[in-house]
Amino acid sequence: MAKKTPTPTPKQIDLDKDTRSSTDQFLTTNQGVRIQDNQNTLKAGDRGPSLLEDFIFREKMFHFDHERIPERVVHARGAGAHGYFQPYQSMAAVTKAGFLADPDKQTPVFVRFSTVVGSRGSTDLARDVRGFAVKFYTDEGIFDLVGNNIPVFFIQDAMKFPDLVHSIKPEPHNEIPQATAAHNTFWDFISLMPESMHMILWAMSDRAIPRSYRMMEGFGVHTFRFVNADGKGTFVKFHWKPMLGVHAVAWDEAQKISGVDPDFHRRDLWEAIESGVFPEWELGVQLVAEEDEHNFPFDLLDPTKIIPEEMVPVQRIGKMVLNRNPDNFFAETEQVAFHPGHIVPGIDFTNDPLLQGRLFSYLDTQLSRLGSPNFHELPINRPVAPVHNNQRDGHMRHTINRGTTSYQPNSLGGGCPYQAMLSEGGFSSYPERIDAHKVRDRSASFSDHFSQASLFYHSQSPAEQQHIIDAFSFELGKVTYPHIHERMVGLLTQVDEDLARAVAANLGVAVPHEPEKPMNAGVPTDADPEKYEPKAAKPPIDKSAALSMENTAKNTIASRKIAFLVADGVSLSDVKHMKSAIKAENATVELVASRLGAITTSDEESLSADKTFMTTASVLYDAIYVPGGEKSVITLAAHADAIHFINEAYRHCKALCFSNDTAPLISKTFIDVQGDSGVITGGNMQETSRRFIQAIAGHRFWQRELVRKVPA
Ligand code: HDD
Repeated sequence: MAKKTPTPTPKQIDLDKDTRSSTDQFLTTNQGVRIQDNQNTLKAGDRGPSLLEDFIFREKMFHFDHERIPERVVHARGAGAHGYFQPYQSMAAVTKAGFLADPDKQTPVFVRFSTVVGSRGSTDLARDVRGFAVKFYTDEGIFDLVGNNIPVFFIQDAMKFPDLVHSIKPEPHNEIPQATAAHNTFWDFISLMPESMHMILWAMSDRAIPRSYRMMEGFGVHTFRFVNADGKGTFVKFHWKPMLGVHAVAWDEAQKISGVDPDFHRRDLWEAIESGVFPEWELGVQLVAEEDEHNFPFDLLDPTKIIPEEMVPVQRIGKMVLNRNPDNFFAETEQVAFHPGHIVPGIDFTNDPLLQGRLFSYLDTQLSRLGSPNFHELPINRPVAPVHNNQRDGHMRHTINRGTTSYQPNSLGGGCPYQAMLSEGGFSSYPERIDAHKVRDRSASFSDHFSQASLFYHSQSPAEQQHIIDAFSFELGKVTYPHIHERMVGLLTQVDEDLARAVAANLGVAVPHEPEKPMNAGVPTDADPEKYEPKAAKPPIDKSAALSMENTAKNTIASRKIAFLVADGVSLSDVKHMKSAIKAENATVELVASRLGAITTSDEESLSADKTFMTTASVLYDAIYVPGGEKSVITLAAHADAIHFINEAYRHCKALCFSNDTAPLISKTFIDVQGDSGVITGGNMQETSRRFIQAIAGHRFWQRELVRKVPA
């Protein structure tokens, strides 16, 4: 598909002021002096020592020596893209936010997706939460929706965040392991923190190994507040719903992708945008009237709880399209600075104690990462709305403020810049009434830690439940302390007895007969431990269809990647027909052969191989097609790598399609063409391609896992 060039947004026009291309330009120093020799330092004689006066060398090396900045303390690895957001209808009844008021108005956005735990250079396919941070460049200032692909969080109070992160990061004595929770310290912490159980269930589910950033949901997590022009507040939870559905890879596949292409998600996002199949999400909101705040069996301020969609439906209020890759990774994706405290009139906070703590942390962290309180002046961070205030100076100040006054009130500067009235768009905080004692405490309404973990588990399909059991068994299997295994199994009994039994069996520990009182080490001294004890509660509903990926959209193969296995003698008409059917659906085809270069078809035409069995792997594709052509099929059947390629895709439950005369190859694999779903063979080309496309859209045939025929 030809790449569409998006119309520049106001933010792109703003960024263009600082964007530079060196085409047809001389090489210069940073002071603009043209450089005549960029190969040799200045020396005393051509075999002599270098001279200190070589300002060209020193400037070049000085800059290089300081190229790196500290990586983000969490979410260090990420990928970003530009786009826009457009509402479907005016939301003025509930919020005065301008960017949600006019269905004809597009607001520029920059989005950064990330893993949480790994360093900048770690793999994309780690089992991890994914960050989903959106910067809206609205006419009224920046709004950052700094969310994740999981709707709840591990802890209820920001006070615990450094402990959580220290426990999951590589262990401090040997900096091992990288980008994974599967180690002693994390599970030590979690097994002492019952409030983490809901999020842990999500993190052990396939949500934590997405097929693509483009196939993830996003969540604002906390309950926020909309405020309308009359000052009326409405509670709101934000959701991003991907148009391509929510899909994951298999765990075995994730581990292999981490080896063969650690940039898998970054590349996938980049390529989708370059090819013009723009990633899209709908923005959804769950709205709760203030009067209904206490009508739920959980606390709206507790970030370990969702509001099930069956209780409050998600209204889809607009669409986000990502249509432009950054020009420069560092300047944009690395330097972008998000902050949940960046809000605009019409949006406000609630007293969720996790959100309240975040409001300090994000601004603070930019100082150590970007090095200056002027980080907001970096091109990617500056708003398109005008900025005028009396803040001055600091490292790397860009703005040249005119005038003699940098204080308020002033008369010498005509009183400028002046405060805005409400009617002029001035921000005023929601005047929530607070009448309370100052305490370090947690509300009793935060003490149900298991009911929604159970709801999540019970809402999963059998295959998804098995994946959760497998993930717990993998992660805890890496833990070397049996007492941590036992504590975790004890906690899991509170979620689901069968889950606990299955995990315990894999860990070789006993399940407590009577569900034990979970240990909760997060109790302050002098507090009444009873008060902190988790309370058993019934889930708000028994099951929620929205929580299972099984029920996601499966109606498109746009942007999917399909491998055609070919060798000399391949049928050109098979290749052509299938390729055009797949391309018509906006998916991509790559020809994989045992070598690069020209492949001669059965009718002496020539095709060009894109990849070889050495340069690619089945885990990088969504589906596999083997075209006919006797000689090609015989060659592939004799090629161990080709057979492994097919078997591995089969093991990972992907759609496979074989042309008519491929029996000699199929017989070398583990595939049973009669009994295996998602395996399409022979027949009329039109019908075959239709069935293949439908199978690819179905994503995976997990039932194949019940009979694990293929060795890893
Ligand atoms: Fe956080 C980064 C999302 C809890 C402190 N967080 C960060 C990013 C995302 C989130 C998406 C990366 C932004 C980017 O791409 O630059 N964080 C969340 C969500 C949370 C959450 C959805 C719970 C609902 N975070 C959280 C807490 C704290 C932090 C409780 C501290 C009190 N988060 C940070 C941070 C980071 C960050 C240390 C690291 C880099 C940055 O902020 O800019 O300040």
